[in-house]
Amino acid sequence: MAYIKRMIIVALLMLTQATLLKAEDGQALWLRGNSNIKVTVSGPGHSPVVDLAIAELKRGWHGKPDMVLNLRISDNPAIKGDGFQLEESAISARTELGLLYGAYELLRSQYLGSPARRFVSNPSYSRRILNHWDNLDGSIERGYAGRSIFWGEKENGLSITEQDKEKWTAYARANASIGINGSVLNNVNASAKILSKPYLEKVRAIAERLRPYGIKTYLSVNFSSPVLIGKLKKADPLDPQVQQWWKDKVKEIYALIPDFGGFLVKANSEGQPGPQDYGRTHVDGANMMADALEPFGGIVMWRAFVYNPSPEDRTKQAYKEFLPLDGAFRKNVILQVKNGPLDFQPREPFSPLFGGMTKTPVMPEFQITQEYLGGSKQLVFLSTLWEECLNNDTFKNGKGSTVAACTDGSLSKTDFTAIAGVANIGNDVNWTGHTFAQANWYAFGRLAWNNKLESKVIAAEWIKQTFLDSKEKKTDAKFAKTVQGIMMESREAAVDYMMPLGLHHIFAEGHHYGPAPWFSNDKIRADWTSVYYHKADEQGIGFDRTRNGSDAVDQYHEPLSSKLNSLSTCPEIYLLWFHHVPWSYRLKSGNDLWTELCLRYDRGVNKVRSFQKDWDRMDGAIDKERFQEVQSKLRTQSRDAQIWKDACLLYFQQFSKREIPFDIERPV
Ligand code: GCW
Repeated sequence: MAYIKRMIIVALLMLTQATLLKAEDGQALWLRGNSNIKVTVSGPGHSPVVDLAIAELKRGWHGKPDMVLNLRISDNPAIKGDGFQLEESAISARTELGLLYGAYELLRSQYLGSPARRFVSNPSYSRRILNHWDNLDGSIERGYAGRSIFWGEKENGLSITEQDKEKWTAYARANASIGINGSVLNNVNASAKILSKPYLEKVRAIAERLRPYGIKTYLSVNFSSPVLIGKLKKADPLDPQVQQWWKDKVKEIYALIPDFGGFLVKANSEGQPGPQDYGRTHVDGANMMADALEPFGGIVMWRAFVYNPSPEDRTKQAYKEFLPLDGAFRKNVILQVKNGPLDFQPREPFSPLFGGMTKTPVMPEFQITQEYLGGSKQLVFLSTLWEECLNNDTFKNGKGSTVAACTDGSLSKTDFTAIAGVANIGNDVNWTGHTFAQANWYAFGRLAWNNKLESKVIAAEWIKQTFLDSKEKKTDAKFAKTVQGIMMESREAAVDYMMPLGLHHIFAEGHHYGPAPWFSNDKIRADWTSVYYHKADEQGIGFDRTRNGSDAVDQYHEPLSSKLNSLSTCPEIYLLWFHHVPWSYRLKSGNDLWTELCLRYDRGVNKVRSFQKDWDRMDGAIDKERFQEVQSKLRTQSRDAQIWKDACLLYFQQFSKREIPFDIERPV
C-alpha cells in the first residue's frame, strides 16, 4: 500500500514537473503564449504588418475558441497615433501598426486572464526608443549580457548570417509586443565609421528585419564625421561645405533606408567632438543636422548630458547650458535628458530641465542597463525608479506638472514626443544576463506606451508571462505574489545598501559596481571622485546645494525649490543630495543622522537576505535552470550588499567618530 502511494506521489511529481516551463523559456522572454485554440481572423487586406498581426493572434490565442475576430482600420477620433480600440470581436486602429499593438494587447490580456472589455489605448509617447550602446567591434559600453547582437568586427566582420537575421526578428518582435518603435543601433560614443558605405549596408539589412514590426532605425553619429570619414578639414556647423556633407550623407542613408528615423548625438560631452570645438553652440550643431534630415522626415535627438571640468557643481551644468537655448532649435530637434541631473544613480531628484524648457521638446532618457545598479549580478526592478521620476511634480505650470506631463505632450500640446531607454540586451541566451533584467526591458516598453501604468501591475504582468502557465494554479498565485513583492522592494533595497538618504556616486571608479567612498585623486577632475559628492567631514556629510551652497535648488520651480532648500522640509530621500547635514541632526525617525545611516545600510542588507529566503521557498515552482540562476545571483547580491554596508560605514565612521549601533550586525 505504502509502495503504491509512493508511486502515485512520484507520478504526480513527474506530471507537475512536465507542466513546468522549460529553461529555453528564458530565451522566449515574455512571449511564450503559443496555444492550440482556434480563431478566425480577418484583416483589412494583406500587408506585412497586418499579416504579422493575424499570425500572432492565431499563434497566441487564449480567448474563446472558434471565434471570428475582425481587424479594421477606423477613423474613430478617440484613437490617436498608433493607438487602438479593443472590443470582444474586433480590434480597430487608425494605422496598421495600431492593429499589431492591439493584437499584442489582446493576447496579453487573454494570457493574464483579465476579462475582455471595450477600451481604447493610445501611446503616451509617439517615439519609444531603445538606445544601444553597442560599439562596432561588438563590445557594449556598460553592457552586462554578452556582446552586441548587431556588430562584431572580429567575429564576423560585416557579414550577416541567417542566425543574425533570426535574432533581429526575434528582437523586433519582443519590442513590438511592448510597443517599442525605434532602435538606435550604435553607441552614443559613436564611431564615425557607422556612416561609411559598408556599415550603412548592414544598417539597411537590420532595418529590413525591424521594419515589419514597426521599428524605425536610428543611428548615433560622431560630430566630426565629415573630417573622420569625409575629406573635410573641419566639422564647423556653419561651414557650407560641412552642411553639404551632412545633406549628402543623409540623402545616401534615405536611399538605403527610406523610413530611417534620424540621429542621436552626444556632442561636447566626455571628450566627444561637437560644435563648441569651433566656437559654435549646441543649437548650431543640432540645427545643421536637423536641416539635413528635415526633407526626409528625420529627427535629431540631441543629448543634454554635458558637463565640464569647472568649479561649478556638475549637477547644475546641463541646465545652465541648455536653458538659454530654449526655443532656438529647429522643429525636428528634441533634447534627450537623463532622468536625473547627475548620471543614472540609484536615486536622484529629477533633472530640472524637464520643468525648465518651455519651447524645445524634451524626452526622458532612462537607463535599462544596470550600470549603477548591480549590472547583471543583482535583481533590481527599475520600473519603480522610472515611475518615481515620471510622477515627480516640476510645478512648471503650477501643481500637477509632472515629468510625465512635461514630456508626453499633455502640457505643451505637441505630438512630437519621445522617450529613450539605454538597452540591456546582448547575445546572452536569455538576452539580458540576469533573468530579472528582462523585466526592466519589459517595464520600459510598457511605461513608454503608458506612462501612468503602475510598477506593481507591470511586475505582475511580467511574472505571469515569463514564468507561469496561462491557467493559474494555487502554487502559481503564491509564486507570483512572492516574486512581485521582491521586485517591488528591490530598488529601495539597493538604494539602502548602496547610497541611502540622498548619497550619490560613491562608486568605485570605472566599473561602477562596488563602493569606493574613499576614492579621491588629485590628478583627475574633482567631479570624477567620490569624495566630491559625499563631502564627509567631522561636522557632517552631504553636498550643500542650498542657497548657501551651490544653489542647485533654484533650478527648480517654487514651491519645490524652497522645499528642497530647507533642511526641515527637504524629503529625506534627497537629504544628502541637497544638504551638508551635521552627524547629530535628528531625522523624522528620532534617530540622529549617523544612527539612521547605519540603520538604512543594515536594512538594505537584510532586505536582500529576505529576498534570498523568499526565493529559496519557491524551489519547484519554476524550471530548475532559471530557479538556480536567480538563487545563485541573489547569493552574490547579498554578499555584495554587505560589502557596500561595511565599506561605507567603516569609511564614514572615521568622520562621524561615533559607534555603530549595537542592535545591527557589526561590519565584518
Ligand atoms: O553613464 C555614463 C557612462 C558612460 C556613458 C555616459 C553617457 C556612453 O559611465 O559610459 O557613455 O554616461 O551617457 O554618455
